[in-house]
Formats: sequence, C-alpha cells, structure tokens
Amino acid sequence: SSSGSLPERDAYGKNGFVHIKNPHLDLLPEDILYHFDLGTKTHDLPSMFGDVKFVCVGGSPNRMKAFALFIHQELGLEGERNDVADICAGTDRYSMFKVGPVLSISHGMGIPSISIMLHELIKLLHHAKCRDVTIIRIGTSGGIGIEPGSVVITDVAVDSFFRPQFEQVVLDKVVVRNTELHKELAEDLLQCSKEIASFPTIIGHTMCTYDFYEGQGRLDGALCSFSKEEKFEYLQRAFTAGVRNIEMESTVFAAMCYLCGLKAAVVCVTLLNRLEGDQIAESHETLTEYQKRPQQLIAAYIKKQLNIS
Ligand code: R2B
Ligand code: URA
Repeated sequence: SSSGSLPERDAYGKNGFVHIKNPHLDLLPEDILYHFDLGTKTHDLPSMFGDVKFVCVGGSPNRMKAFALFIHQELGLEGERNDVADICAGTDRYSMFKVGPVLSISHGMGIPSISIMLHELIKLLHHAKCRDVTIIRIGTSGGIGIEPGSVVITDVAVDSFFRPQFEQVVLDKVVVRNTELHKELAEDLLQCSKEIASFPTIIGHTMCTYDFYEGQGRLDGALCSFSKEEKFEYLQRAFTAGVRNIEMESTVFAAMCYLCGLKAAVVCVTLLNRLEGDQIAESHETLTEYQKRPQQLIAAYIKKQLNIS
C-alpha cells in the first residue's frame, strides 16, 4: 500500500499496523473498551477481529446493520443472514457487525459521539493486530448547490470557518489537527462511481459543524439568530470556498484516522440542496434509496479490492 501524498503517515508503508499515540496504554494490565462492551481480558480480540481490512462507519445502527447484510450478499459469503449479529449487543451505545473482512459500526450523531467510538475502534484494531485497514464513513449530509441524491467524496473536511482543521480542547489548551483525507483512496472511489454510474458523484470539501440547525445556517430550528439573507450569504461563501456538503463528523474522523495511520475516506449522500431549503421533505422511499448510494459505491470498491466480480 502507498501513502499517497500525505506526509508523516509513518504507520503506512512500514508495516501497516494502526498507530496508537499514547504511551500510557502499554501500562494498562487490561484495556476495557467500555462503549463496545469488549475488553482485552474478556475477549480474544486478535481472533475476533484480526482479519479486518475494511471498516465502515455511519450514524445509524439500523443503516449499519443493513450495510452489513448488503455486504454479506455482495461478497457472496457463506452462512445465514441471521448470523450477522450485533457484537456490541451488551451495550446500546453503538452497534457493530462483522462480515468477513468488513466491520460495520454505528457512531451516532456529532463529533463527541464519533470521537468516543473512534478511540475505542482504533484501540480495538491495535489490540487485534489488524494491518492495512481502510476506513470509510458512509453518511448523510446537506448539499450546497448540487442535486439532492448526489454523493460527495470528501477531499478535505473543513470547520465552520472553512479551515481544513479540527480543534480539540485537551486539558485547557486547544490542539489543532489536520483534516486531510487520503487522496488516492478518494480518487479510487470516484473511479468506482464512474464504473457503477447510477447516481452523480463528485469530490469536494465537506463542512463539519457542531449543530444541525443554527450551526448549519438553518432557519427552521427552535432558535435562529440570523436573517435569511445572512444564511444565503454564508452558504454562498461556503460554496465559493469549495464546500459541497455539510455534516457533523468529518473533521474529527479525518484528524484521528490521519494521526493513527489509517487510510480514510468520507462518502456522504446529500439529502437536499441547502440553497433550496432547510427541511428534509423528500419521501421516506426517496431518502431510503439515497442512503443506499454510498453503500453501493463502497460495496463496489470493496469487491474490486478483493477481486470479486
Ligand atoms: C449527518 O446526518 C446527521 C444529522 O441528521 C449527522 O450525524 C450527520 O453528520
Ligand atoms: N445531515 C446533516 O448534518 N445535515 C443535513 O442537512 C442533512 C443531513
């Protein structure tokens, strides 16, 4: 595997192991992954997860179960659909499903929720001695100036000021982290989208916010402290800065995966065009069909990587 154009990706190219940048972890006699209800003493993590090569994460537990079942079918794996069981059934914080080399996990909504999940997932991959893992967030988003149902592959995640960075408060200091995603992976995914060609797919910047309503410039929340003109001026500036969609997890996802040497991508479908409105008003069937699009793209990518036609 290659490191693309990303500097300082030392886990990559060397041995492909996940990087744990925490010297304190080695001192623990046992590591309890509390929100997964898994642990190094209670579970044989290398035998449970050692063969994982693709990790797909998304907000909703039901969607990530549906993705696992879809992958099971697409990869033509042996065993019953009913065997696809929630590995984290002992907790209702996150759901996790394993289908061959593919792990499908829910992360909830927003930066704090996905961040907790990623700490435990990255440690899990480390304890299980996984190598050359690719991780992809498949999600939903609001589009800016693009047709609803379009899929956006993120090149760089930006914050609400359109800066390619994630600010993490650590103790009482602000630590600034890079939010670039893996360039080659994004291009490989775009190539895959051209081969399946059933919906529009583009590469663009993704803006990550701390809120769905005011934080994304919506006029329809319980609070709104700006005018309609200010909303459009802001979204127009976002578009000019290269932003094509808005969601709530990409910056911390990009930052953590980058530091831990994971090849990462963000692939989100847009449920609406924010220049046309704020409410998600499409029918349930249309929204369900839209949400399958990132799954179809990632299934095609994984099959190509595994040489399955
Ligand atoms: C996209 O959809 C959710 C909000 O509806 C949030 O998790 C996100 O990033
Ligand atoms: N998810 C978001 O975060 N924003 C949208 O507009 C739609 C889905």
